[in-house]
Amino acid sequence: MSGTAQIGVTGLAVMGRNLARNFARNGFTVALHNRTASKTRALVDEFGGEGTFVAAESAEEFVAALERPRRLVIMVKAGDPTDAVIEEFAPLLEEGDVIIDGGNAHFADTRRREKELRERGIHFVGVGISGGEEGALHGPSIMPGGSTESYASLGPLLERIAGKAKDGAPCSTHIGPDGAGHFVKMVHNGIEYADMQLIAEAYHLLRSVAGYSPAKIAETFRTWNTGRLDSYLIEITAEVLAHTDEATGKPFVDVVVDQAEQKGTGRWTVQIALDLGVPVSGIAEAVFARSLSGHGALREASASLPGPTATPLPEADAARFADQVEQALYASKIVSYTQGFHQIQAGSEEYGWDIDLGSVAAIWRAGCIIRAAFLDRIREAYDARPDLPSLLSDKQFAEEIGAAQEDWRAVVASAVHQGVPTPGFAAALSYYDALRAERLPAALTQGQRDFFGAHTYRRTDREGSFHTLWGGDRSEVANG
Ligand code: NBP
Repeated sequence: MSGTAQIGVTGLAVMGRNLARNFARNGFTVALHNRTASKTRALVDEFGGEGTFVAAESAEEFVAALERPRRLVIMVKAGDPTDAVIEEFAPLLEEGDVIIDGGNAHFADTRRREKELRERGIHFVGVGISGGEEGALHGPSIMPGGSTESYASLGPLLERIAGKAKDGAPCSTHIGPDGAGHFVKMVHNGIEYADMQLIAEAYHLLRSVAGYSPAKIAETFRTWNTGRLDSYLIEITAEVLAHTDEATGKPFVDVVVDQAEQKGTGRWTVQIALDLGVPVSGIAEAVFARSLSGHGALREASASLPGPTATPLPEADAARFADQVEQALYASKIVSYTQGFHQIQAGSEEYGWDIDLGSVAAIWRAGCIIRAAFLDRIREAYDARPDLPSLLSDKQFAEEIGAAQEDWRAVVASAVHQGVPTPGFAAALSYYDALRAERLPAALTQGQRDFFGAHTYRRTDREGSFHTLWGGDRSEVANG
């Protein structure tokens, strides 16, 4: 017998609870379940008036409450708990039912689970959800993988609860088969790391080189947020910088320990990029900057190393410098999105996902942490040319980065001279220059490899592979 709930959510911590409420507020009947039943009861007691909920204490009751084909969302801690919950529910399901994992799973786990459940006749949809707890309640950006058939059943519900872009389009689209959704969510988080690092570097430069106070930097970010850098992260940065610590009366940013964590998806993005051979240097620098910040003892032991101390510019030059930092930030941001989309493109090719990059940019326009006006431009670029080799091949982005480069170089040079670390800005600029270079020193690298390991090399003037007899008369032999 089938029940009346169009969707069920099991795992009612912050994310599951808010997602369940979002479904209910949008008119869906929602079945609820949690390992610890008191959380299910608490949700109904507190928010039962927001819509129609069917509370279930046991797995059997939960499954029985769902209409067929059943759609069951798992929102538990990623990893072993997800496997445990799948094993609890899968035996109770029937062919054609859909299990949805909305947790932050590694896409390789999603691929494995999808395959195992497909063999049992059950659809498994790994869904990337971004926007934190607020997003889950008010409209997240949703990145579902899985079969086309499962999206036909699930998509309309997801599109209803998703964030909406300014043009009204829902921020949910079928990304591609099996782990494609979780892969794209992973890269989203990697780009988020890079965006945050670049903003932090801009702050550091404005503070140390322009000599601005946190309040003045907040003002600067607010102004930037009305232009091409308009984004959620710039907006909240201004809020954080404008905040004064109640206990000390100091700027909040000055009382927070300057050590950040790096775990989960940022690290995965870099690990997978290495596997795919995609240079995501901006994301990698952001992950490493967080690791470095966390090495307190190492930093303390190194604090007396020689180097310049930044001297703030005279006030008359500070405003001009701030404008240059805006250019550097924008140019570096273009590079980190270029790298992130390259990684999605490479993943799509590797796993046969056929991901539409324009649609990915479109569903990141609202609901998620990296939402930004800029994403509309990326969508337009890919819509105009789906086979764009790189974002930097888009005429408009190329022109913009070209126009920014002089200031970008000046900012990186100032940072180097003044001893302010800017790994994100500098890595982005190096990536840009490496792409532009007519000849790279990789030719020398190949020569070295041939010297010590007979790894062979290709020549610029003829086909084939060659080896030089370095230990002998240095003559060259063709290697096939
Ligand atoms: P948590 O990640 O803190 O997980 C808590 C939930 O997992 C509770 O419902 C708990 O049940 C359940 N659970 C655990 Br732990 N082990 C279980 C097991 N063996 N069997 C059954 N249930 C189990 O919750 P969250 O912060 O709401 O996040 C949920 C998922 O969403 C995670 O994968 C997270 O990475 C992802 N996510 C979070 C955010 C965010 O901003 N927080 C954003 C995007 C995605 P209990 O109540 O009985 O202990």
